[in-house]
Amino acid sequence: MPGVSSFRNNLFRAVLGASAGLLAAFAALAVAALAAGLVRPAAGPVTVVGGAVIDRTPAAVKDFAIRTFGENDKTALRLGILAVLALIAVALGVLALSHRRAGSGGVLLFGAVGAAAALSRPDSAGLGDALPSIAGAVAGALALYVLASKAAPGPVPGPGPVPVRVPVSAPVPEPVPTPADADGQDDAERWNRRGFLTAAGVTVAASASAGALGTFLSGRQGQGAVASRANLILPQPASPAPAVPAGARLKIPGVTAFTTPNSDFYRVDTALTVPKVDAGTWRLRIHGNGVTRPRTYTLDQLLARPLIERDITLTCVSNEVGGPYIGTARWLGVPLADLLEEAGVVPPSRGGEADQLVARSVDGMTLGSPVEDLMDGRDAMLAVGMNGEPLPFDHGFPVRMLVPGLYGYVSACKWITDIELTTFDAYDAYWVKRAWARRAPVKTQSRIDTPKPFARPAAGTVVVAGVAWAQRRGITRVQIRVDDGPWQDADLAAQAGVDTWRQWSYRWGATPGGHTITVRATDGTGQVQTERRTRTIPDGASGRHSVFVTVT
Ligand SMILES: Nc1nc2c(c(=O)[nH]1)N[C@H]1C(S)=C(S)[C@@H](COP(=O)(O)O)O[C@H]1N2
Ligand SMILES: [Mo]
Repeated sequence: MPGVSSFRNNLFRAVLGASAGLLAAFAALAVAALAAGLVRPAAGPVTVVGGAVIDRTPAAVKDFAIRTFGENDKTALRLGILAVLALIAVALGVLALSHRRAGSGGVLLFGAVGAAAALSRPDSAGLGDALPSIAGAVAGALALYVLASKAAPGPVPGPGPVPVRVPVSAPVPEPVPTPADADGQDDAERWNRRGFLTAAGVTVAASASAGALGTFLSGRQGQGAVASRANLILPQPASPAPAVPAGARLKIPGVTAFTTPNSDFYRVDTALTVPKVDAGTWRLRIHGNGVTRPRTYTLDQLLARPLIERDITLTCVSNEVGGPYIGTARWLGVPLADLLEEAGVVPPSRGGEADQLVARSVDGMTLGSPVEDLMDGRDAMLAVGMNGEPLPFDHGFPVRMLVPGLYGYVSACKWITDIELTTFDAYDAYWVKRAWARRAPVKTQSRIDTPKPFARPAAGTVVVAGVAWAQRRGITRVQIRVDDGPWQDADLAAQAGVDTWRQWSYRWGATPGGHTITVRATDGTGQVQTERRTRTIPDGASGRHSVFVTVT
């Protein structure tokens, strides 16, 4: 039955080719990891390709990713890249069985893609960043070539020379069996089993060792940073945070805590590997238009200045109505306006030439803030402390910017290392190049924390509670509406300040059945939170948060 035998044969080839391809991919990634460990952990191929994908992802898709995968968006991206790599590896492996050079050539091509991605990243540290991708591709191409040569050795020998008719008197030579017969035998019987398994074993062992060494080296590069953070002692603030009034923290189960613990604080950034910056070698440069006294600061120099401590609520522009990307911490930092004034910067309203401050992080991210806002008396700062400890690495150690009243993407640069004064006309920061607004003050918003959507509370008094925020303006009123009923005033918790969220609660006399509860806030300027629903792009979601519950 030739049909069955050729099916078995094809399946065998597919499995063998796929194995060769996947083994080669493993070798490539492991050698790349080793090279990245030697050069720069952030230059690993999956990291740079992921970064390049993030850079090029349209805002709508990025928004979808944040919405769907939340803070696991980066893990999802990594897994996606690995899945695509695996598929390509399988295809190249199968190809290599019949066209060895083409298979290896394909691997090299992918190395070139990785190298190009590495060099295209805003934080690219030069040609060295291409090394991990190239070294990995060369290793992968070699491994594939060797594995394929064992899996499908050499050109298939022909049937051999036609036997010469000899006189009957001479003895007839025994027919010599050919090692493999093209039309008679399966690949399964032709492959160099021992050779392939040996090559596979060597590939796995060598790759695992290279990968482990690379991981170790990458980890060691961060150790100086970890030690510098562990040894950092934060000075006392010259201007401590005003005490949070006792009445600002409601004791209602389910309400978001007034202060967000660091471990619960949302994280939104484009960094696939969190930058580990050594505080000892960290520098901050201030320069640009209208900077008459450019300067470079060390961390010790910043810490020697009078520090302020403030409770400030930080919000992400990607936070949907009712969403989780918001948190409040007690921040310790250097007033930014002081540094700007010392540098000679004058705000535009007093004739200054720069209207935009571009903050740049060690990973190349740029964020642009209005100079006017930074110098209007609000507590814009270069933060070094978060809730009593040095900034966690995830949140920007050693120094990040923080500006009350502005969404994070136009103000809160983590791992900051450079401040350039320029104009909005002259320069678009990272997200602005990707369709987000140049200027983005935080919109007045409110959120129902309890009851949760689709909860089934018992009829009677149900406590509805949550938070409302309008940084810089403060919250003066929160109202609740059940179904299409009238707006009712909620009870406001004490106000800690205009730059923090404010808790509220409402005792609802719940009647059995399905009900929709809606909240709206009024800010310190008298503006009522708009009903108009907008998407997060380009300058933050608007609309009102509703929760549907079934009262039993
Ligand atoms: N270097 C850097 N800083 C950054 C970002 C980033 O991607 N890279 N993201 C910004 C955005 S969009 C927000 S909302 C805040 C989030 O800060 P957090 O992660 O500490 O909550 O950081 C801002 N600072
Ligand atoms: Mo954000």
